[in-house]
Amino acid sequence: MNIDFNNIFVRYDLLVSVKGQPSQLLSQDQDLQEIIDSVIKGDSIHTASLVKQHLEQKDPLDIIYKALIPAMEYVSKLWEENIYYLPQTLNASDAMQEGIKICEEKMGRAIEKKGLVITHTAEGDLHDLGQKIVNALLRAQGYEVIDLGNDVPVKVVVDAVKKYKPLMLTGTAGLTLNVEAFNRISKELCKEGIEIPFACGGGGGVQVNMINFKLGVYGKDASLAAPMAADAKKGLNWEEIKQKYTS
Ligand code: B12
Repeated sequence: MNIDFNNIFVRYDLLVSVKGQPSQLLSQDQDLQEIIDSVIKGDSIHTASLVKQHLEQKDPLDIIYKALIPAMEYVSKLWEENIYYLPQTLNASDAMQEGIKICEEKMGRAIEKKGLVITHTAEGDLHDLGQKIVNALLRAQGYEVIDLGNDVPVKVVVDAVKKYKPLMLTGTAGLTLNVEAFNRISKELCKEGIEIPFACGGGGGVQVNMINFKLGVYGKDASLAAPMAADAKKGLNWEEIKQKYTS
């Protein structure tokens, strides 16, 4: 029998999705395009070394706004279109953040963010992959994210919101049972008179009709987090955002 062993270690998801994708032309400048390709490939080490190399001639803001951010915006599109999966998206986000960190060090200051979002995974819940995607896509769109992690007690979430006053709060739950923690957060925030949108999502059994408490907005897909934050920044209240994304 004639067996071809050449492809036994090939990651077919990457083969299918990356083939042809990284050379998406997003810049006419060859140096910036190199950085773009490296972010889309999710290669943090190569991105860091390219950024350092090109910082010798280029303005850090050009590298951020003309290479790192457009590359990650393109990755967000690949995620929305189900071409990129979790690992590719998170790797690209890490590469973008690595590049931004180096540029910020060079500038001596952080770039201006569109606004702050606090994300967390529900008390009692370890299913944080959805939250990680939410973080990556929010950062890709220029939001500052405070990631409280997983299994976060209700009190810690409420205290963080009181302290940092974000545009929006997000919650992820894998276990249906843990949606109850979101309800408690909502009650505590309302008691304090804080009425920010609380975007909630999660796999397993989390359904739109469970996010039926005050402030709660159901998000079916992580890619909705950034547009929701943009609406919050425009001044839409949680009910208007809920109506927009669940009708
Ligand atoms: C991976 C996994 C685990 C991993 C989690 C690792 C990790 N770091 O996340 C581990 C092994 C730890 C685990 C443990 C358990 N798990 Co589990 N797990 C899964 C599994 C297979 C995949 C979940 C996942 O990550 N999906 C991928 C992510 C990206 O999807 P997502 O979180 O849903 O996020 C998407 C959307 O929901 C949305 N989204 C999410 N958050 C947000 C937020 C906002 C703002 C927006 C806009 C959108 C959004 O965007 C994402 C997509 O774009 C599911 C089954 C399944 N196929 O869903 C079971 C599942 C969730 N687990 C289940 C169970 C029962 C358990 C355990 C109790 C098992 C046990 N007996 O120990 C424990 C509980 C641990 C705990 N305390 O949390 C059940 C839950 C049942 C239920 N309805 O409650 C499921 C459904 C499996 C099943 N069919 O029974 N699990």
